[in-house]
Amino acid sequence: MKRILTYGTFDLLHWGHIRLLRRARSLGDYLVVAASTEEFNAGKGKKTYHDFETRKNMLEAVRYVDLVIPEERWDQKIDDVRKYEIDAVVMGGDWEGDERFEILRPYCEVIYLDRTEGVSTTKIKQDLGEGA
Ligand code: C2G
Repeated sequence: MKRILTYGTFDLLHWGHIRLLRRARSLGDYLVVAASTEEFNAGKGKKTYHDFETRKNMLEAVRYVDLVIPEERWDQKIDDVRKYEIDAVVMGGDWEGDERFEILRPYCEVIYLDRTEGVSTTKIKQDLGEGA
């Protein structure tokens, strides 16, 4: 049983997120998604459209996702890897080489997948705003 973990905000769930989740799940047998809480997002200067509970429920409805946990702090990742017996942390390429993930290498594989071009939560908001 190869266990995969990924982190993200996953606001306004879109094709880029789904494609990431599908590929992450395909690398193993079980996918844990750590979704950022409102408080954690505030720390990143991010304000989400959907609150944590809604984003958690939407992620739980995705066939590739087996468990959703809260991401509350930058420094919870090693504990998460140990607690959920993770074999690989998988992130989109925009995180490639980021120290906050590279520090996990002694504990598990760290894999970066290419981002899906042309879609992002920000772009959706901008496009809808322009269309309003
Ligand atoms: N993603 C992607 N392609 C896109 C948009 C996002 O592959 N077009 C990936 C990101 O690389 C990330 C995941 O989908 O791996 C979630 O993206 P966000 O919700 O934007 O998450 P982020 O703001 O990167 O938060 O501790 C890490 C953070 O919680 C990650």
